[in-house]
Amino acid sequence: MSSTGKKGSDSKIVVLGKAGVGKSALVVRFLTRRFIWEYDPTLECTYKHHTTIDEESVNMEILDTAGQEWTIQREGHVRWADGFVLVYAISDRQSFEEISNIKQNLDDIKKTNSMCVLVGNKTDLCHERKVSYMEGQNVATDMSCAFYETSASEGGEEISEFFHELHREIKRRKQVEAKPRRRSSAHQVRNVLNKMFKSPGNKQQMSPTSPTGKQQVAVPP
Ligand SMILES: Nc1nc2c(ncn2[C@@H]2O[C@H](COP(=O)(O)OP(=O)(O)OP(=O)(O)O)[C@@H](O)[C@H]2O)c(=O)[nH]1
Ligand SMILES: [Mg+2]
Repeated sequence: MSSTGKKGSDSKIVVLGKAGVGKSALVVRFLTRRFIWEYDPTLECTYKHHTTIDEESVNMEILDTAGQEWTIQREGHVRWADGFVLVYAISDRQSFEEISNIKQNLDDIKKTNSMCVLVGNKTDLCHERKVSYMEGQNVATDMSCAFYETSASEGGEEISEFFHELHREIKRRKQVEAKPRRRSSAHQVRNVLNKMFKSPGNKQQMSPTSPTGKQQVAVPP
């Protein structure tokens, strides 16, 4: 619990991207602030992380996926998740080109614009750069999401920043979705008309009744 004792919301985040782009390295860097050069190709792995964001106590669940082809199991992960970190390596053009397909798959499954951040990893390999900063930025703009470049090996501050920012976005969307919907104007008109017809002093003729005897009020579209 934070010093203010405020209990924040939880978020479920899935990290996606081609094999070898550094998904596990980014997750491990975020969770432990360490970088380990040698990783085994990942089997799916979920981490539970308790932290403080904006003075709120937060529980994050982070699923580090294997960068293999899309499987039916992956669809379950997508439904489970609130948001996604989409990772490519700036030194691997193909990993960048796969991003749009991944995003399309997410939106198809979620049936909405899925909540993402786009991350270009391995900026320490600038001499091997195959994807410019602007290209990354443009794709992020097309996907309406935030864009970061970073290096898991050099441990930029932006790794915490993008996980935290995604959490904030998830929280904002949950708050919006939790708000009761405003009633439609047609509903409001119907209420006003009902009150008029039911008021005791009102001598107006009732509008026609239905076969069930219930009052029918025509509501403007
Ligand atoms: N130079 C450099 N190497 C990195 C960086 N991040 C990861 N690597 C290296 O890239 C290789 C793959 O990293 P992983 O984190 O295992 O990649 P992954 O995306 O999890 O791969 P899969 O689990 O197979 O999908 C490892 O040898 C890492 O040490 C980085 O920022 N810079
Ligand atoms: Mg991995």
